[in-house]
Amino acid sequence: MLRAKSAQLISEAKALIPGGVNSPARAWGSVGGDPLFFKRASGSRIWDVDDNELIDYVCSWGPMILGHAHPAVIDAAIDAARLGTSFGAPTELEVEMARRVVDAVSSIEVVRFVNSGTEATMSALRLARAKTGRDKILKFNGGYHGHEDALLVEAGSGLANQGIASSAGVHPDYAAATLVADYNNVDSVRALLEANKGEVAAVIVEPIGGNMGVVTPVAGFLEGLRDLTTEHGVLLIFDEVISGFRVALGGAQSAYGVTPDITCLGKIVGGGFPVGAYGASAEIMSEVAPLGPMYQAGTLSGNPVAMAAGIATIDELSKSGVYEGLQAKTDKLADGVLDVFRKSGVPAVINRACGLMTVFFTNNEVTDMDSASATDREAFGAFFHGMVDNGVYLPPSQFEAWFVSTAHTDADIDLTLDRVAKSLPS
Ligand code: HOZ
Repeated sequence: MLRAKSAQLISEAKALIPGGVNSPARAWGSVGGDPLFFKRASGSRIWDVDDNELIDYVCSWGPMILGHAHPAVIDAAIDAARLGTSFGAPTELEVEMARRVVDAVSSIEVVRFVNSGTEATMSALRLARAKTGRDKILKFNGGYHGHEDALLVEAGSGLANQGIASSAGVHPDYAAATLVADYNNVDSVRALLEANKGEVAAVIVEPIGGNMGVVTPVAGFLEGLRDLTTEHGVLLIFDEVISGFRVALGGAQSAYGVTPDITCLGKIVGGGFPVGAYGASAEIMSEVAPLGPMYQAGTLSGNPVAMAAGIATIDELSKSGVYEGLQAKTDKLADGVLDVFRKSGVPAVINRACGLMTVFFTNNEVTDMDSASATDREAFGAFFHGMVDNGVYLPPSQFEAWFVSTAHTDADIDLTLDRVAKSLPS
């Protein structure tokens, strides 16, 4: 596989951009080597600057659920851009988009659009503190919610890849106000809420873990969080930046039937453009300025091009059979990969949800950050490089999700399985 142009670009980028990347998860630090640079993508395929064509299971880390450059989304964005790309004033598109989110997500009566998932979780925490008058928050080991200061403690995703427990530069008071429980362990939450009675504003959780690899909630976990937070007067925040509009139109909260107080969205909601959102009941959202005293703002928030792309994406996802089709593709891929490994005697487990999966090289169940960390990460690195060399692009880390899109065809998945057989870790 020729990589001359990527190699040239990363050496130039490293002098200009920290590590040559604008988000650490894109570096290949935990698997070794330098990242590919890409120039074009369409449907399930992505082309690097050396003209290598790869089947893409990163899909921009989630937003491209319809595949790359979906015609309806691109047309909507171009049409909107021709009318002007930003006004810094309200538009009809924001109302249309808000209506779609409110109709789809049961916990949201009122929604505020921001520019990223990080802004959504940051604002949700501020809202929870404003509403409850309390300071502490509780998150989970291996949970990643963007780079808001209070949440960069025992975080997954890029921090886990780099072995950084908590980011440097976070004010110690923020870190001290963050409690960390174990995912899928209601007792660890109960103990922390008891020990910090009356002080915790919010529990923030990915209802389907997506940043320690995919880790699904065990039966009773989300229900237990709902009961405990209600009992302690704590707000329950679902970070659905990954699971929102992916596992169902209504997100994981509709799939699991557990309703949070505040929901954070990102990725798919912008149709490939920078959009995040947080929403809740009208009563909770009345804290937000200009209605209430919790301030949050943004020049490009509700940007018309991004809103148009988001609307087109949600409209495509609202068509009948979309999620059944995506689940079937995910199952075909996950079952097929497991089959190849079993026949070859490679120990592996696969965690999955609709449009999401992660392969872990282990014989044990992966239910939290500790069990994800105990898997064979060297084997993952070897498998990752084998797959890229064979034309399949995977997340360059054990602690990330593979994203399946509606554009992946049965033929793509068959080809992927063929490539898996050629990429087995020794
Ligand atoms: N938030 C993504 C990982 N879970 C990384 C985004 C990026 O690096 O582009």
